[in-house]
Amino acid sequence: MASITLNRKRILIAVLCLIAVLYWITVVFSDLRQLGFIRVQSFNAEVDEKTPAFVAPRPIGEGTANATLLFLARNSDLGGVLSSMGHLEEHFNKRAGYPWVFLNEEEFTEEFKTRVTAATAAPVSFGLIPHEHWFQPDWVDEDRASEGRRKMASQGIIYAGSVPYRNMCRFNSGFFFHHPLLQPYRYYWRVEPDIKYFCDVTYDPFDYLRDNNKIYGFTISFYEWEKTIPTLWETVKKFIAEHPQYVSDENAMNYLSDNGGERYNLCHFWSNFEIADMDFWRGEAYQAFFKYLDDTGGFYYERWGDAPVHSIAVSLFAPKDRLHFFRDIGYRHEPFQHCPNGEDWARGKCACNSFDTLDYAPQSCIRRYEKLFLQ
Ligand SMILES: Nc1nc2c(ncn2[C@@H]2O[C@H](COP(=O)(O)OP(=O)(O)OP(=O)(O)O)[C@@H](O)[C@H]2O)c(=O)[nH]1
Ligand SMILES: *[C@@H]1O[C@H](CO)[C@@H](O)[C@H](O)[C@H]1NC(C)=O
Ligand SMILES: [Mg+2]
Repeated sequence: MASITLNRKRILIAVLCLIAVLYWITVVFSDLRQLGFIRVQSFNAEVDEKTPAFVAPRPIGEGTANATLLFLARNSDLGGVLSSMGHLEEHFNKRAGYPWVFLNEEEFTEEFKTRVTAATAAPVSFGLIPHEHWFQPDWVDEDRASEGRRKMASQGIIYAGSVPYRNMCRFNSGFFFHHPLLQPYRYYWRVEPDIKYFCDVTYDPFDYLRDNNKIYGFTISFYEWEKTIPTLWETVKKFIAEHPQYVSDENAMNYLSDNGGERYNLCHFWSNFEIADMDFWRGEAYQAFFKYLDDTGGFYYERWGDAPVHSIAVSLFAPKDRLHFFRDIGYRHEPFQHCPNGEDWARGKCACNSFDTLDYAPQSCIRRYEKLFLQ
């Protein structure tokens, strides 16, 4: 009887010790975050401080930005579209009132239009994508393209065999900003089905970009699957050699490459979230770049994504301080998320766990981005 009591006591002590240790780990870990061993919210402030003529964020509602919320979708995406709209309306747009633009290569159904229009108080427009901006061009060698799809599918790569997916990537790379419905606007915020926003957006991100002369905002950054872009970097290097005038002296090559441009390290900004300036895509450098890439047929022979294409362009053809990490915007697109921490987390009343964020995970490229500004 006595020995059983003793054992119980020992177990109780062991459990209490374990709890104490776990508590200690949590406290030390959060201390490290405060001390900056793990970079927290102060980073943007540090960068902003170094930015001449920095303009602080403006409250929502004063927003005068020339901007729209942009949604490429299929009719079959309706459920995920409404879910995403709910998130962005709730956390931002019910206060900001920016118009929505929906694009599709097929006509949207009446049901789609009715349900989407009812999901916001802001103006909504629905556009049809011109045939030549979407479908595989005739000059693409279909035998070579189908062989490429077959080979990629045998390697188990996602969307390897899909032509529509390639149409989408090419459209998002080179054409969306030419659509008539987007001509009135300079800035866009890209939205996809089934994404989530965790925090209240407490200022106007479009104004922030404009006021501070930024062209591209992101929340998540990681590595591309190399097998989808085997010859992309070679093509980029050829383009740069032929058009050195487009490469900015203050570029972010060190984000893209660990050896000065010799090899692509596969880092890119995840383009399902973008708050960016279409005038950069419409500009001379990017137009020449996209045409050069497109002429190789790589969007179809391989499976070049709009994320690496956009990321490479903004990293090379603009000064690095034109990029912006929206550290304070909590966002999820399966299977990754960015959750703010510290003051950003509190201010935005974020419904996510600060520890559950891709930022400093091994798959993330955020450290390389930060290093651009710490040198
Ligand atoms: N109109 C139209 N939109 C498409 C088509 N394929 C994809 N999209 C849209 O393009 C965007 C990207 O497509 P997704 O299927 O989300 O591609 P992804 O984000 O790489 O992959 P998952 O979200 O993980 O499936 C989304 O907004 C889709 O709704 C298509 O064939 N037609
Ligand atoms: C908005 O931006 C577009 C693209 O730069 C431009 O053509 C248009 O004139 C701008 N509109 C306003 C009201 O500034
Ligand atoms: Mg998606």
